[in-house]
Amino acid sequence: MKISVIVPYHEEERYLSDCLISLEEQTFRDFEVILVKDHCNVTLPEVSYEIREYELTDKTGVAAARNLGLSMAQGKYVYFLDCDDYIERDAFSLLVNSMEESLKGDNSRADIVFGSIHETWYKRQVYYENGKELDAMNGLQPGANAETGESAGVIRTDRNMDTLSVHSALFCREFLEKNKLRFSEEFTFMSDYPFIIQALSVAGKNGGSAHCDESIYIQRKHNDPINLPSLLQTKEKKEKIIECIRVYEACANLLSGKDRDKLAKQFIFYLASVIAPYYIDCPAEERNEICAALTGAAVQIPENVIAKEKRYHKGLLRAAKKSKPEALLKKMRFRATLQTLKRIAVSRAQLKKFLYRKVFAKQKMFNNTVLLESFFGKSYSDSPKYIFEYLNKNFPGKYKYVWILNEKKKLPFPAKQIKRFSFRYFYYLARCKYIVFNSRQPVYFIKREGNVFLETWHGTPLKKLVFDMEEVTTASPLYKKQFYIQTRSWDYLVAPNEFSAEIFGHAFMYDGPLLKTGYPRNDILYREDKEEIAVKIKDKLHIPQDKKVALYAPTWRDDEFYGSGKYKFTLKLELDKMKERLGKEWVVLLRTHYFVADFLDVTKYGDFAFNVSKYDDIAELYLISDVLITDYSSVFFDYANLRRPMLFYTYDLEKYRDVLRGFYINMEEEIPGPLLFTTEEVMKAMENLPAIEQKYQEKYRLFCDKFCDFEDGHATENIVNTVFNS
Ligand code: C2G
Repeated sequence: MKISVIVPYHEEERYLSDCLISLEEQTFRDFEVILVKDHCNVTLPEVSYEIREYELTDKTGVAAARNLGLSMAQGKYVYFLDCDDYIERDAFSLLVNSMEESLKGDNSRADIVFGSIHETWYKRQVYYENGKELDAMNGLQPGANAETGESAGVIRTDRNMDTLSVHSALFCREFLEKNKLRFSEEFTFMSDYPFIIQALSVAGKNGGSAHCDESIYIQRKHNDPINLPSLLQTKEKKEKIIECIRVYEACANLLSGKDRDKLAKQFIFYLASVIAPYYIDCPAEERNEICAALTGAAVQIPENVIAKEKRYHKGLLRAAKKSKPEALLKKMRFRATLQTLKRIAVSRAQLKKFLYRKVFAKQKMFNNTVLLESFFGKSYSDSPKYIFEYLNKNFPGKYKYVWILNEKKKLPFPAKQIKRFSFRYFYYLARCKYIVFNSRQPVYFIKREGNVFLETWHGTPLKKLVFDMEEVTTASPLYKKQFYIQTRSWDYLVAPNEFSAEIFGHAFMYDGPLLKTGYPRNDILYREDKEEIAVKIKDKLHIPQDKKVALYAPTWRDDEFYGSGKYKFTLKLELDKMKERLGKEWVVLLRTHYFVADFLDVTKYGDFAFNVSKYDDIAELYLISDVLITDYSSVFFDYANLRRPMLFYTYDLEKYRDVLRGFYINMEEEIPGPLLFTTEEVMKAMENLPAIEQKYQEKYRLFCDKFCDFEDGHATENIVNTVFNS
């Protein structure tokens, strides 16, 4: 047996299959897997290699699991693979070759060969499809974490104490046994550190270590630190800090020369960048504990390193050495204040946030003022618009209004208009009692006593949302964590139907009051004068009254973006062909999602195609259209209230459903219209709408029973009665 692969396992079933598949696909086959379960069970899939299962009985933790694995290993080499990670197909063959080629003249060979580590936010399928690109956009550089030993020294950088790891390395088992190398079970988060430093300090004296950067270990960052944090994401901040201090103490003595100095520098960096911000805000007893631990560590730092440090760092180390928690606090606070002042002096954005937190949020609340926002200030639309208009009509003069609108609009009732993220935005965000938003508020929003936060949201979910999403391929992989913080501030959440009410509970981890009313934005679809409204809108948009209107309103693609909130969109409808064939009878309205930054120029299609992406309220566009063409956008749940035909242009269905998002419903079975994959099919369907309506009649009825069950044209009234009149 060549390699014993030690896999500690603790309830991470969701990740395990990628790990085991990556082993199944290894080109080098001579290995065994030792799976050590940490007080949990797992059903393993069928694999072609041997998996030996063991259980920790009286101990717990990664260190103990790896030690048990080591005592059971039979291979010539040992490889540590965590169950939430996976490896490239040739990882083992490259490492073994490299190990065997390291044979030296005196017959000694390397005791350890280091591969490299790629960090990723994604599972294997996404990683190989487009994850590397997404990771790069999120600031993860391939191999950035390859913090392993090399001839230039054990520790490569002066920063980040938590990056040194056993991952990616192949160890000679004889070497580990001869030197009695084991993981320190007293450490929970950072047991790799002393192990690898000890191993390197002995290996250096004997056969040494070699490198094979082509062998790649893929380390997954967990996108759900709320429900499934990785060890480094766990919330026990104080425990992590104390452990890091003790790990430093344990390791400092094992190293000498440059390596010892580099480790000391890493520790000082950790003290200033991680410990200090925590120390400033934590309770006094924790401060005493941290300071006591620091005293032991500070005395280990070599004088030659201290001599070269900044004054501030020297001061911290002096206070720590003398075990003076208050002096340490004073220095850290002074430094933090200076840094804040510096930040706000150079950045208006920082100044605004500072004023928001420290000044505006402490001022008296405006008790009769309502702050409203739709789609991040991009439009005067959606449910906040209808709530605003209803309040004005029914309670004239009772409330004042502030609308967040990035472009000035002509509103039907008086309201202050402010730009998102302007000074006035922060001022009103802090001071208005009522907040009516249809999307999320900033993560740093401070919920004040007395605030009433009405979250209307903006669609029935087809695509999986937040905590139901396995992968987060949107611009921010920490979406789940941020979302969790944001939903904690919501006092009311509107549900358009029973289906959504149930999903919002788990997808948002929201257990506050749900307003099961239907959407205010859909009330207009039930108005008796909707035909007259439609005539006026067509006139306003210069659409001939005698032409039939097809509204094409696709959604956005999570993986195609320029940056946060700025998405790309490529038009896949061949408008020239459509114009030629359907132009006499039809016009097409093109409506991209509000996240899409690309503005599609359709002027060459003359009066056949209109880009209505900037038109405020899509509900008004529903009223003028004879057919809706969409894909995975929630628009079809709303449009169904009109009972008009719908076509689904789902040219990338498989990727969208299986890779990017996952759906809550089976599109093939439940949607009340055909799935179409080419422009030709779309055109054919437009020519045969009566037949399609006939075919989908029953499905349409079932669809409305399920998804339009709350809608009756009175959602706004019902919501206002609960939120504003209680
Ligand atoms: N929308 C629009 N034009 C489009 C697409 C969407 O005006 N071309 C508006 C509609 O009001 C729609 C809302 O944006 O209901 C949400 O759009 P989705 O495409 O469903 O996408 P998303 O913003 O991801 O919201 O629970 C619903 C989900 O959150 C989906």
